[in-house]
Amino acid sequence: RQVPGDYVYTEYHPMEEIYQWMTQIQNSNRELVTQHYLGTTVENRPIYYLQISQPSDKTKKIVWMDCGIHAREWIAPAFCQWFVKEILQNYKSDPKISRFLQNWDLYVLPVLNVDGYIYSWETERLWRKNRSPHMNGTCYGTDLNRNFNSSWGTVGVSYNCSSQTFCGSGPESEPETRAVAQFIERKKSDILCYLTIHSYGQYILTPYGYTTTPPSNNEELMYVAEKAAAALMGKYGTIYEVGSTSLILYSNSGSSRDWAHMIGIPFSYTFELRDKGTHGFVLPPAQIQPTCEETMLAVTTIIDYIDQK
Ligand code: ING
Ligand code: ZN
Repeated sequence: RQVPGDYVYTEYHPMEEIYQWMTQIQNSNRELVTQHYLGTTVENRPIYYLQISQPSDKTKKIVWMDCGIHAREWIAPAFCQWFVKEILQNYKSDPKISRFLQNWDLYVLPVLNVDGYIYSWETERLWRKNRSPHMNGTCYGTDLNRNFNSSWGTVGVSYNCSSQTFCGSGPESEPETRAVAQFIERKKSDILCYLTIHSYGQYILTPYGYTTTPPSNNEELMYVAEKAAAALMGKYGTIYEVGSTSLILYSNSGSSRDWAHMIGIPFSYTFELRDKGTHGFVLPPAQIQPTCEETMLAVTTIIDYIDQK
């Protein structure tokens, strides 16, 4: 059996169950999936990612996808898990997915901000940041999506540790940020696609957030994102807006997507999943399946384009 048959993908899961799921996924797909340790959180919990690789001698292109940078955006980890399930269930029967696995290694990080995710489950549902203590423990949390080394601390951030967008004491001041950044830096020559999954708002965001000056491959980035949004809409009619963060939303520095593009990963996107604000971060479980199904189409459209290129 390709995936643990009893895991329910149409519900949100607490961190303990996601840890168990990662172990089970690896154990029941030994030929394809390995779980790797990426680093440790502020509160000393392990961060793991899953590598989906078909055995082969050739060096493959890599897609990196992370979920759960922000604690309260529960649909994001749910999507990372859905994505893995879909790949494992379908790679033998779906020619597109089996071609992906011949050319690509997929790296999926279901929950980066582990401490924050647990805090959102146990204490404060709308918690966003990690759980680093500041000012002698009088305030907590750095916004990990303001903490990357991409024009760090310049725009759309706060230096006040009680703010939702506190950017930390310096670029990569947080262990969670460093864990991702060091890994991606090491692998960057093979990573062609960096995807970071957030909610909400229904956007596919392109670089940059820190400046309105478009990146050199902006036309192609936009073309692929439009194609992805069109594929997504084909499923349930959900409308996604496409554009650079600084132009269609507002400017922000220190994001992982900007950083990934700046270090040379050409196809770097942020997904803001459902909805438009009716439920916001507290997206009902009934919407997990349709959200994941439509997002799957967008993500595979992006990978497919780069694959054929
Ligand atoms: N949104 C992202 C954030 O880090 C973003 C992306 C940046 C949106 C700037 C709008 C403006 O804030 C979420 N939902 O985390
Ligand atoms: Zn977010």
